[in-house]
Amino acid sequence: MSKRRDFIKKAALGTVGLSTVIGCTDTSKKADEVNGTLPKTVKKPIVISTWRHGLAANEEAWSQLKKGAPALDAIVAGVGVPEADPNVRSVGYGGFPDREGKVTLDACIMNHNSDCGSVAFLEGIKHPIAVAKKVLDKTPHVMLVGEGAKQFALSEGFVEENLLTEKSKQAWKNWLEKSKYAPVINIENHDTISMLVLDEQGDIYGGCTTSGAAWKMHGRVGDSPIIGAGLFLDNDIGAAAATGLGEAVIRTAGSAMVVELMRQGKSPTEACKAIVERIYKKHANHKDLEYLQVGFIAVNKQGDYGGFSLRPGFDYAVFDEKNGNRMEKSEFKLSKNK
Ligand code: SD4
Repeated sequence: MSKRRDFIKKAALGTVGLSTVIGCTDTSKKADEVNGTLPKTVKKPIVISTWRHGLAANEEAWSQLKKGAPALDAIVAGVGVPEADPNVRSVGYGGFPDREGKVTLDACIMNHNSDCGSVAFLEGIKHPIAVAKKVLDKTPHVMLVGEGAKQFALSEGFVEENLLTEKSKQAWKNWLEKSKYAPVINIENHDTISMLVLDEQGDIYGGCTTSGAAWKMHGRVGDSPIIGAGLFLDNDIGAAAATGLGEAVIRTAGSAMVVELMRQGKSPTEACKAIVERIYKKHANHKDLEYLQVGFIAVNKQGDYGGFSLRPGFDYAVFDEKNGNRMEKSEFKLSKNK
């Protein structure tokens, strides 16, 4: 099926097949007014996460939602699965270290009221997303970094652990032999998990957690903990999250821009595509172009969702009542070798 038809099919699911769609009429006038559409049937809840490890994360988040857990708790539990998995090499425990051999983690979380919590450059704590939620719940701030974030985590009862596994240590030693920083597309700067949730009430939440780009400089922070770059949502409109080369996403306020384009009426896929194209254009003569990969996922208030990446290889996991938990391939702009 062509990509266009695939997209139309996805969009059509928003308005037909009502007997199989869970939910009720969207009462958010703002989104409909702005998009200039009649109210659609909301497909909810829906959980969307980046990359293949999103499947296990979705599974956990979904079961939490079904038990009646608040959406932010479902996100913390869901993305906590890859955070704890030593085989996921760009999130939490087992993540690739920086060039000094230190695993430093970034995460953020955001709720339907635009409250957010974020931690960056955090060492020794396996679940940065849970610390980010504590920042949201218990501090007057949005973001804590480095040693301060760690002290806060310890004061909240988190335990300090060594996050560098033998495998990641070995990979780092191999890298040191050449010490050339040139992220390998879809390998060394991917696997951030971002999760977007439209819950049963039709409210939108998101979270994002990563060990960031492999072999980064010590102290480097990517897009993932930055509200507006790695993650953004507006409960009137929708949510978006990014994966890929964080510097490029920060330069362009990527996720915030995807949400703004949805506000202007674009579908989630169209909005992701437009921002990927903008990022590509802005980097046309940039030194990062050779290893530039970015991808976005997005969901709107109606439960329509989509993703788009610059290069092939990006996929995301989607869980809804009708179709269960499955992987979907992102559309992309460039062929592999360009
Ligand atoms: C970063 N955006 O730190 C993150 C890495 C990533 O999917 O997304 N991986 O730049």
